[in-house]
Amino acid sequence: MDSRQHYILQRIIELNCFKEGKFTLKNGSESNYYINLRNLIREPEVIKVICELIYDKINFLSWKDFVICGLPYAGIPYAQGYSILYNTPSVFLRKEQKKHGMNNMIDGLEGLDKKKVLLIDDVITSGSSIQESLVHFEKAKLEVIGTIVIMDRRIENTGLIENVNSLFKLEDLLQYNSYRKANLLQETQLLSSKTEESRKSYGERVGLSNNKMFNFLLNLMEEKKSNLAVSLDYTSLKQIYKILSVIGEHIVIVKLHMDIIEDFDMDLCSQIVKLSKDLKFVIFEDRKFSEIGSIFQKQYQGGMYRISEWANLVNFHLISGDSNIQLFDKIYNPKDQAGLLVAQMSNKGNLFSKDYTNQVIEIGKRFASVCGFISQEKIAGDGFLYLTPGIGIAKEGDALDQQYKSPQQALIVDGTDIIIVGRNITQSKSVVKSTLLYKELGWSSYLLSLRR
Ligand code: 6AU
Repeated sequence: MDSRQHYILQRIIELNCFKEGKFTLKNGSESNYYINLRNLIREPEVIKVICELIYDKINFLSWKDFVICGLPYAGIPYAQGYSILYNTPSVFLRKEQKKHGMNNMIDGLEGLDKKKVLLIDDVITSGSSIQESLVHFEKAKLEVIGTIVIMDRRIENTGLIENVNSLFKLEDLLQYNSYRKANLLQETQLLSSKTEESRKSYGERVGLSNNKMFNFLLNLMEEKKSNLAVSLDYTSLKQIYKILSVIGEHIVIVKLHMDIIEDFDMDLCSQIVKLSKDLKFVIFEDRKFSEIGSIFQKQYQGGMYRISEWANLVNFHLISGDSNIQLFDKIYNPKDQAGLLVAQMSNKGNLFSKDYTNQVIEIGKRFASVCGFISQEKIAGDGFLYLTPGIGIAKEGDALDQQYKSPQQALIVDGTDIIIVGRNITQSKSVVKSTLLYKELGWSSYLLSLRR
């Protein structure tokens, strides 16, 4: 299931379109579930995503050269949405015959050169609505090539209706619902097993450090209701710009690796800086400086990337000691720049030890330019930010050394502040939907961690 399907099932539940209990269905049978998708049409984004899924289904089925028709009334919004989005002619089936004029049941037929019609409905329970409509298309000499429904909740397929395809089956919804419940249960168990005090909210921590970026990010997270940093590890800066212009409003940080970019261009960099101001996010160059001081300065201010001119955040490995951060403290612009120290890593086999992490924390405390740490847990006080990479719902690692943990684990149990999500967004079917999913998971986990 891709993130768009995940998103629709999530909205079905959140918009109260699915209930559990004892219900009598339209055909008189009893059911433990009630599904009424009418509330979905309140959300244009939901209609759009459903139309996208219908489009994928139609492509998969290789259906072509048809007009589209929504069965009254529930199918109509989707058929019209589809017609507009994919430039497909539509006809309109009435629920009751017109009492005047041509007594038509179907509008839009005059002069129509198409012979085939595709029907759209929201839910199929027995198939009676589809069956009742067939006679009207027959009269209009339109061949029904098939029907696409959002939800197929038939107990059994009687075979009465041909070519019904669905975006979801009842089992998909039930499975998603139990996954969601299990997740909530897991969160609650994690919370109750935690003995520490509840965390301070982001807002309550403003002012605990004099570092301006620290305070800016805390306020920004509260304002955007997002604690999501996206790691856009693409090799094209043009692509990064394009994606940021769509997801920028939902994130607080974009993390880049400029040295993997193949189309680097300083002008484009300036455009990304402008975008970051317009959409309010911070640019983090994940350069992990670790050289002797004089090389660090050249890497930061010079070379082809001139990182100091566009990056708000940069990070450091302290394997060579504190010389880089000492220098950074003198040359950074405190108004909108700060440093992060890598105190722990997410990957298998890294050489970080408790002792090393503690030394990194102590160095962090000595420099005003340090606003936080890259870490897997909250390793010091509330006056620092903790940014955690290696985040994924599936929790399986990649084919190499990366290891993932869930947003809930990072934010609720390990007490960190910002989740850094890379390929689980960039390599998903829909970057936008996955961004929204991780934004929601990150924020709801944070709220849950406050409630203890
Ligand atoms: O979500 P991923 O696995 O696609 O990407 C994770 C990103 C990559 C890594 O360079 C970076 O996070 N990272 C870091 C950072 C941010 O410094 C530290 C670490 O321990 N693990 C890690 O993956 O761009």
